[in-house]
Amino acid sequence: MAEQITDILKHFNLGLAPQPFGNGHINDTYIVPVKNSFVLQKINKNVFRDPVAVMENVKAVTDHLRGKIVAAGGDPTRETLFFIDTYDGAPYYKSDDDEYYRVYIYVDGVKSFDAAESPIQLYHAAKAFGKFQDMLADFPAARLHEVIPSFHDTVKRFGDFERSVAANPSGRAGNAAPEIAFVTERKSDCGTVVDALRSGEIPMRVTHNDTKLNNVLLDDETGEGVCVIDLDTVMPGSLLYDFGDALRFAGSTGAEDEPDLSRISFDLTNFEFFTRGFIEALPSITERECELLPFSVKLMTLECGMRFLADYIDGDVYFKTAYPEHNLIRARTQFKLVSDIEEKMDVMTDIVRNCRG
Ligand code: ADP
Ligand code: GN1
Ligand code: MG
Repeated sequence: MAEQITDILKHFNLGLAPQPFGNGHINDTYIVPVKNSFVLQKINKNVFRDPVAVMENVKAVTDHLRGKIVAAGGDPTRETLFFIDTYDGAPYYKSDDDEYYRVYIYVDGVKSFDAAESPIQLYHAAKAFGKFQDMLADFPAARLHEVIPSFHDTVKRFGDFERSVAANPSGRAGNAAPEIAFVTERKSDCGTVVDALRSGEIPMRVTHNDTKLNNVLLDDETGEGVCVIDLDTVMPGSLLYDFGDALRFAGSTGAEDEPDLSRISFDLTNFEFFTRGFIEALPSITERECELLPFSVKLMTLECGMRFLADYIDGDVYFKTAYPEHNLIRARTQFKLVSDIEEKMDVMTDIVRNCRG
């Protein structure tokens, strides 16, 4: 593996510039100065059918962000992903076995978190996600490819879910009758956000679409958000996708795959801190978007649970799993959260109102 990676790296212009070094009379001596570490990623072709389109999106978005960061006096190698081109001038390398690789600068002095350690961390993460969207407000959305069509179209996701249940390719649907019923009872929720987008009731924006807490890097010293990463799903969408998905993950008191459901509930303090940061960073948020913020958390959680459940029934073909029931366990945590959010919806509405001031 290490040998294969070394071969792949040879194609990227990492800017290594050896210089003759010292005054020895015997050996040939060079110094190779290195400013950064690098991250190498192989793009998942099962999820991203058109990796070239993904890289076109990611390049266009990071170029746009870089312009804004430089104009604000920020550090363009830290505050957005900085991709390294190959010697052919492409932001990716396609290997002989048709795999796509990319390299970008590793951001030092930061951490990403799989679970919130404190509410203030969520305030900072929310500000970073909100600012990300704000900086892309003037990006020409029509330039973006829809790399995963209808990614957060919950009506379409519900249709996919129903088809999985009907086809039942793994024969597992019978193990998940209560979970299937839970989703079916909430069919009428699925259209709220896509319908509002279609009617123009809420604006179409450029959104991240995968705002898990571990997709933002927080500064080791200040705790503030430094860089939003994992940009593969950046596409036109609703601000509610990013807000709802972030809280689906970071608002939970337990891990996405916690088997003990008594440890899963929706944390209102985390909700409040995240909401405050997000609204502060996105002054252009509209009245209707604000009204729908609490509902978006329920909807995105339901959508994700329905995707986990469909994948369980499909035989674990999409999400990486560590054991056979993994996707079912994940679906159950999401549905436990949905129930809890339903009970807390009024309080969440009051919190949004307070945060708006
Ligand atoms: P995935 O789509 O599999 O979630 P990511 O692009 O989010 O892939 O990368 C996986 C993890 O690698 C991130 O959650 C983060 O912890 C770490 N990571 C990725 N890029 C950087 C970076 N530039 N600097 C520091 N850590 C990074
Ligand atoms: C995937 O790549 P990652 O782990 O950040 C998924 C998200 C889901 C999430 C659930 C492209 O995100 O949509 O919400 O898992 N990404 C894709 O944990 O499907
Ligand atoms: Mg990620």
